[in-house]
Amino acid sequence: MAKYELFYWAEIQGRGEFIRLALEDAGVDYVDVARMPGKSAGTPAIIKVLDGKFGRPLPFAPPILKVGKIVVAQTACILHFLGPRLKLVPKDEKSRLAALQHQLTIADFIAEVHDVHHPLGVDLYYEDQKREAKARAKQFRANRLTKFAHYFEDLLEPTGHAVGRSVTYVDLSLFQVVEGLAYAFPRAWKRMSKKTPHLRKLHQKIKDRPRIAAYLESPRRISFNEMGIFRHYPELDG
Ligand SMILES: N[C@@H](CCC(=O)N[C@@H](CS)C(=O)NCC(=O)O)C(=O)O
Repeated sequence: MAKYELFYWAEIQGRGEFIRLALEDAGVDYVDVARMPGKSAGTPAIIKVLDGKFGRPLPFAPPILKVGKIVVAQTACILHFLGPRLKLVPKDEKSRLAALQHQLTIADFIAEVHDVHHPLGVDLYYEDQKREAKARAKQFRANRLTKFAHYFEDLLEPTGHAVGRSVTYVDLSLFQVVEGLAYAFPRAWKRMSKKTPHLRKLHQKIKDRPRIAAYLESPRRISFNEMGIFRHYPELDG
């Protein structure tokens, strides 16, 4: 059994991708449980964890990571746990706290990205809320995308990294944010990215990291699609 077991929906990048990127970049032995063949894999494997297979604390939703007897949920919390183990965060407390703070801000942003195509409710189809999504998208493009993108640009240190002098899980997550925005809102992002040169540079730097480059080329990297968080609906891109 692999040391790191990730429980996340098999068909999408979603929030699981922030964890996959950290595990891939570190080159550790991990298994994406729901994507494995066999009876003990797939969605039932996730449902069992949500139903308490590993006891308490009970996770509310994937991603969920199991490492030995430790089972942890919440993307930012998982990365806070993984950071020191994978050497993806500096050792000092101030830096670890800064990384967690940034990751939680990314989580806020991800929730807003999701709500662009699901402004009325997660349990409804996009097709049931298209009119509202269009209005929400207009707001998002004009205000929130701009505000968050400028913030992400500004948080980068003179080193070019979000925290400290080298790559952290926050840098990997910012890479994923840029990837997602470029996919979901190509027009809006093309305009916006001109104003965020440091973010663009960081994105390229992460993309060129050998393990990340290999991962992106591999079948392990699920393509963006209209089931995940970053969805491309041209009508929402202005
Ligand atoms: N705050 C949590 C959110 C987790 C979450 O919403 N997971 C989604 C998939 S990306 C899910 O399966 N949600 C099920 C639900 O909300 O009922 C995190 O950052 O991990």
